[in-house]
Amino acid sequence: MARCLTIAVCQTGPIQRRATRAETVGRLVHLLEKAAAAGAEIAVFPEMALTTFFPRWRIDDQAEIDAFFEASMPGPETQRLYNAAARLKVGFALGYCELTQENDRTRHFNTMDLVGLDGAFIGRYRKMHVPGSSEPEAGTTTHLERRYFEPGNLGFPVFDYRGVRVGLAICNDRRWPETYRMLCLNGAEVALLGYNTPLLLDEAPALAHLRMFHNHLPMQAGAYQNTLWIGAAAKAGLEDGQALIGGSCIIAPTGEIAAQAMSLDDEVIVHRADLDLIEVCRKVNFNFALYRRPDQYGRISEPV
Ligand code: CDT
Repeated sequence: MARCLTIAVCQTGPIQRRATRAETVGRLVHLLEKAAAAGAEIAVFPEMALTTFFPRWRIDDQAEIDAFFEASMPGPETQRLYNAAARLKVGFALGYCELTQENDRTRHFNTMDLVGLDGAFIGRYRKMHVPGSSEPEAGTTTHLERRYFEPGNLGFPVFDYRGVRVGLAICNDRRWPETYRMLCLNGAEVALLGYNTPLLLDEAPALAHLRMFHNHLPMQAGAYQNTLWIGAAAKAGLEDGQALIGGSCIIAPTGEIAAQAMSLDDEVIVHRADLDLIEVCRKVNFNFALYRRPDQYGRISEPV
């Protein structure tokens, strides 16, 4: 019998700044219920799935900034989602802003947690590739992730999810080949990721027509070259005046898009991922042990 994992990608429409956490968590619970009804065993929500994508603004007041962050996970407002996972027996990956104290230091990370089908915490990933700048820059779309978040410090961990090896990634990570290669080398079979991607960038109007192509291109290549199933969830639509792309999808290790969202709103897509396909793809081209030559690739001669 084939080894399978039924993956749900829970795209959300915009989450406006005025929305309360309770309202937003209610939407996520509803999406998880839809995923469960469609037979999903695991679901992925977007990056920053509990709030608006606030790095589009320059904010100076630390209390105002910290209001976008979670100091505990689950917290009083998010517990409901964890309870829903246990009730529905569908685990999930959830992107959110993490506020934590480490060695008496307050730290801010762009984080995704993996939660099991019993509603218990499995593991955590902190976004490695933090894009944008820390101050608004003339001529560019304001994207101040580097003002608000430190780069992740947990590497690319891979977790056991009811016998399936699952890794996590967040938004800009998906554009970097290292993300998929590290997940693959760490044994991942499935990568779950969430994103918030502006439709228009002031600095690159010539690339505007390629936004969706450049969304799918690295994920399809990453899935193919690293024999991964990928579930990718967008936060989409017009959020606090900024248009975010959709295009949430489930990608096979063949590089094919197996399912894709059709809206810019709350939407669930589901695919029964055949994990045996990974081995087929490895046999055809990507038998790392046999063909990969890390000892022969040479040194990087100039720092880049
Ligand atoms: N959230 C996130 O990482 N978004 C980036 C856009 C960066 S534009 C400066 C992305 O790669 O989609």
